[in-house]
Amino acid sequence: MGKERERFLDMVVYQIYPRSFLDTNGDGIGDLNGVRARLDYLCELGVNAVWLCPCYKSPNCDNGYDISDYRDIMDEFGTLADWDELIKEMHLRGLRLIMDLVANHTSSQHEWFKKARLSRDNPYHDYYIWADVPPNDWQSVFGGSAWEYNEPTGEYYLHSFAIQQPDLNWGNPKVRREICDIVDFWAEKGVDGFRCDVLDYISKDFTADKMYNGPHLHEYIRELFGRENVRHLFTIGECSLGGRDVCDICGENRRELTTVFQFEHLRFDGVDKYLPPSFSLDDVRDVLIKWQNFTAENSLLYTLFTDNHDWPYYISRFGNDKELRYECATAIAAMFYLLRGIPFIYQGQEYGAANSYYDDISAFNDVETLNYYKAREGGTPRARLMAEVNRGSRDNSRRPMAWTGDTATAHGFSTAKPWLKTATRADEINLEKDKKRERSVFRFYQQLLALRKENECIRRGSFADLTNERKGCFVYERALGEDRCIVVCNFDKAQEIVLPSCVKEGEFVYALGNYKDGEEYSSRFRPFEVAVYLKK
Ligand code: TEU
Ligand code: CA
Repeated sequence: MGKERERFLDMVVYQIYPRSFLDTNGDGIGDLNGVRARLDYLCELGVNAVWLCPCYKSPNCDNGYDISDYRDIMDEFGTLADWDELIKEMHLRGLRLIMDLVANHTSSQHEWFKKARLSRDNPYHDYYIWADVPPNDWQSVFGGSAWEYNEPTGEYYLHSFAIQQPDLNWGNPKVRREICDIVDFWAEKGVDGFRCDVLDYISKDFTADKMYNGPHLHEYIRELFGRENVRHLFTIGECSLGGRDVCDICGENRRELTTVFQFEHLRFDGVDKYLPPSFSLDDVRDVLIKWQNFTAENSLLYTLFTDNHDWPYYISRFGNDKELRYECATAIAAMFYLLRGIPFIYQGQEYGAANSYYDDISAFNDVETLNYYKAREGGTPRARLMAEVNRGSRDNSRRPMAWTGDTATAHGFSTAKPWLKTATRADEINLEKDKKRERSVFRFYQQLLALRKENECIRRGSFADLTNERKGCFVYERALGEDRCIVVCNFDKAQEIVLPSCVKEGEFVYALGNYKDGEEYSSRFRPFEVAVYLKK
């Protein structure tokens, strides 16, 4: 892998959902000044980049993923001047800024769509995808038909997501030019990269059963990011692709993307997140091994993440977020973030945030959740439906950050009533309280990131799976030259895990762990115990 590319392995990204991060003007909604107010906190944690979820003008049907003006800031979040101030302060601290680019669809309130829907001969009509009769029975990701009737033209338009998110017609060169211009606008303002929302949806094959990965995908991406003026940017596509397609989309000499998010460790095919997962951390481990090997063989950059704003918390889905919350949060963090790739940490993970439980649908806001509820209301017994909603809702990870234990300020988030109810366990699980505990998730994250920073073998070394027993554990090695790092992770109840024979006191140091009680070199591993050893 070229040096330029390899440098991205030094990145550690913190994902911010600005609406829920910190409110500074007392309207109950997080804002850009709130992000700016916590930059020192991010440095204290040890990250060096931020992925900021959409902060552009938007009517908020899908919380900013429905953009009505790509060159301006959402009123609730502040102004372009606030944004300028934010990026300036970030760069002063060595933090890179990765913006969200939503290029598959706009808001139905975008000027383009407002004009496009007026008449068939409007110059903007061809910016979107129209049909006299739906050519297929594609379903929107958020439920219901993906085709919506438009009275004035007597046609249907395509929306892969909400009705208020019409898909752009990337087959139209003018649309591609518009998106290039938007990218250039922000690039000139100094952004360091883009996280590209559902990028695999931009090319479609209307005869296929899926809406993504159409025949022109790679050509369109090259047209967007292959240009000299933006080649230096870090570009990451949200793409549910596998194998060959991944090699093509982020292969070193393809002039497409730096890397992709792939979701196999979150969603195995056919699994519905509102229902209990049909796979375990053993399956997750095997997926990780597969991708570690695959990306190494093909010189690709990989991304390491468990959480984001679209999923309930990982520790609530796959671990034990009650008695073993600290152990789970730390073991899973070590299991993922010591692998080869670029770590992405979602806000709240660093203090062990967990899912909420609300008994009433009024405590939810997410369009996907509300659609899910409406489609089943009446048909499914209420208690069961609410259990599903609580298990799967994207609102779990979108509840305001719990900075403190102070309920008068919505746990340090806002002096006003927050736009979305705070996490139900925020009294018990908040940053302030976590930091005061002897076993603090935050301090573990700090140590973990410090370990990455200090050890090139963790950032850039090779990966080898050393797991013997295939149940409930993951043992792996990272190596670079003479340097070695061995990670032993137990995600089951207490069990014996034979340490690799090289790990002997004297030759290896115990560098990090989540049960430090004098049994650092023992092969008896407690529930969700993780131990990290470094060669002396
Ligand atoms: O998500 C794409 C996406 O497919 C998700 O909707 C995901 O599959 C789903 O939540 C899992 O059930 C991106 C954004 O991350 C998401 O927030 C947006 O709602 C969506 O695109 C539309 O822009
Ligand atoms: Ca605010």
